[in-house]
Amino acid sequence: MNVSWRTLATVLLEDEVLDKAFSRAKKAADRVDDPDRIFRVRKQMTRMVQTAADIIATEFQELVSAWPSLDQSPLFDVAMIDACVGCDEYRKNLATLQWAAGQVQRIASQNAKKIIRTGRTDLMHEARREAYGRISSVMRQVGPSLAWLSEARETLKRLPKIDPVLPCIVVCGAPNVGKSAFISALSTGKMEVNHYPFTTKQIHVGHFTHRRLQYQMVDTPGLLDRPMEQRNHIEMQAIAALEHIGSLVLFLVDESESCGTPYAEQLNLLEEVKTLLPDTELMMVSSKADLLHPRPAMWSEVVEAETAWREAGAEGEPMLPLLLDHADRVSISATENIGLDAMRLEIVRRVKSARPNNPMELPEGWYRQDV
Ligand SMILES: Nc1nc2c(ncn2[C@@H]2O[C@H](COP(=O)(O)OP(=O)(O)OP(=O)(O)O)[C@@H](O)[C@H]2O)c(=O)[nH]1
Ligand SMILES: [Mg+2]
Repeated sequence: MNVSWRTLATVLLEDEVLDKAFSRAKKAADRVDDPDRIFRVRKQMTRMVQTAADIIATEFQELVSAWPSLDQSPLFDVAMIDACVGCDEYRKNLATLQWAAGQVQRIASQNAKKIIRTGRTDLMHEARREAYGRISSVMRQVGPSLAWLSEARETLKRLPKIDPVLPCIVVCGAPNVGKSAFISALSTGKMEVNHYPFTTKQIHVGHFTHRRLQYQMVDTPGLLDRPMEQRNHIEMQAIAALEHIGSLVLFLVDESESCGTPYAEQLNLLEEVKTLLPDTELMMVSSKADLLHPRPAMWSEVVEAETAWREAGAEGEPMLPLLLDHADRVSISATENIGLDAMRLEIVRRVKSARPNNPMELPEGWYRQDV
């Protein structure tokens, strides 16, 4: 299961939970109707105590079961949770709510017994007041956990949504080399915009589908585009998390240097990325081919092959010629839409060879019944 933080309900804070519980309890008591005064008060007081506890316990139990359990989450999600908010705190605060749910129920049943056993209405009121006091004191203890979870939800909502079962292409390179433009040009449909909570930059997640298998592409602005010594611990953890989802790393270089980073420096970064993600296949891609002087010799050959393939319905997996530049590097132009179809097919081939027995993929001409 993929974490979907956006669908989690808002976390109510201490006072909000108490207000909700006590006002529902009051309404429940107001509905009690009994001509006998003692019976009426007894019913009112037990209803109040039990309703207040039920509202709180349900609130907390629903929250605890809606939030992903770390033991059952994909490694990428766990690593991201750890990087963004900390797994220990995450576990501890959910456990606190679980404890509080049990605690308020216990208080309610103890005090309901007191109410039922007495015939004196003043003692009934007294037992109700005592229950409210004890419940309020439990709530004061969980206040910090609720505040923490509320903030964690806001933080985690900004994370990119990635399905760990599907191939994922991690796109990196120095700032401004054209990562976002590349993902956008390769994507069909709308690109999602998200954030890593610790960078201010927008990250883009794009998708394309090939033979019914969806390929995800993620941007890494501010994550892999700076020298090691400028990164903090949290970013390093986020980078480590990429290792769990990346089927392929594409490293974009901008030889035109219109990005502002000298080419030699971009190559240093490339070496660093290789050491950061040692187990993921890496492919270097030269961006902004339209800015190269002279243009790659194969320019028109690639334009013709890609146009013909698209006009024929973009079927199958032909070996479209990749746009190679003067140094035989695979290149693309996102703005001119050149080399992108060939690139997409190359990605498919590389992902396939990296995960040879992909259960999600069917042979050509086969169709899944359930889609
Ligand atoms: N000529 C040309 N310009 C391009 C191409 N791709 C991107 N650019 C331009 O390069 C600039 C940076 O592109 P982005 O896609 O934002 O680069 P980025 O790597 O995502 O940048 P950050 O997210 O800031 O690291 C923009 O002004 C783009 O228009 C291309 O293929 N050709
Ligand atoms: Mg970008």
